[in-house]
Amino acid sequence: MRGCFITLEGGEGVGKSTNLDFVRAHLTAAGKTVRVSREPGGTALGERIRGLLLDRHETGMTADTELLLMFAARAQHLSEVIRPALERGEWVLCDRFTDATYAYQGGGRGLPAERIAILEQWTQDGLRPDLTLLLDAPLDVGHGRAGARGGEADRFEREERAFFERVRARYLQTAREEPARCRVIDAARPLAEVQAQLREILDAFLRNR
Ligand code: Z5A
Repeated sequence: MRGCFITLEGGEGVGKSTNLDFVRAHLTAAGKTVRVSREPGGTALGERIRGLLLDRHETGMTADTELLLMFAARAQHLSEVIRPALERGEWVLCDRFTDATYAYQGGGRGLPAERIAILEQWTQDGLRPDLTLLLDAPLDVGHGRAGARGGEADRFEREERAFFERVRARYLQTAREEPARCRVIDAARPLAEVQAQLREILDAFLRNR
């Protein structure tokens, strides 16, 4: 039987990496073999593309180039990792996927959703996540947490506040349009409460599998 494809989404610092391990552990305890990955990246070639995309010295990249690089990395990831794992019956848990493209390149950069949809159809050929966990928090919360972590800002993190407001709005629009797939978690709450929300959603999802 084909495995399930679960994605974690949300803006900067909302807790995707932190909660990835929690979700993996919960699914593993339920008897699933879980393959964890991330985008952009997830393959050797994809990680090199990620390097280009996040490089803060890469100042002249056009929005179209950025979009095409996201899907170039995704095409490789789908072919090398995601599809084979799902076909083996494994569950794939991915830190970001195409909802991020609609949010960042669509909402953030202002590229038309129709253009993204063409690339989505081309590379994914109907393959979409079975469940998306959208961690949502006001900008100040996520950016405050990410800032407290320190380190140098990457090419995205250097964007202005309005960019991230558009990203958040686009994510929430997706959740309104696809409530069965895309579940919103209040990520501004303390970690234990965030994980209680995740547990409830995952348990309901697992009951139907
Ligand atoms: N991107 C794109 O544009 N288009 C696409 O199609 C795709 C991606 C796939 C890289 O992603 C960039 O790629 C991303 C969008 C773009 N750029 N941005 N911005 P990424 O996933 O690597 O980057 P990120 O969003 O910057 O990840 P992040 O900053 O590491 O955020 P996070 O993983 O969501 O947060 P975290 O590291 O788990 O948590 C941050 C801190 O908060 C940490 O110290 C935690 O201990 C703490 N934390 C977490 N949860 C809590 C709670 N509940 N309470 C208190 N403290 C907490």
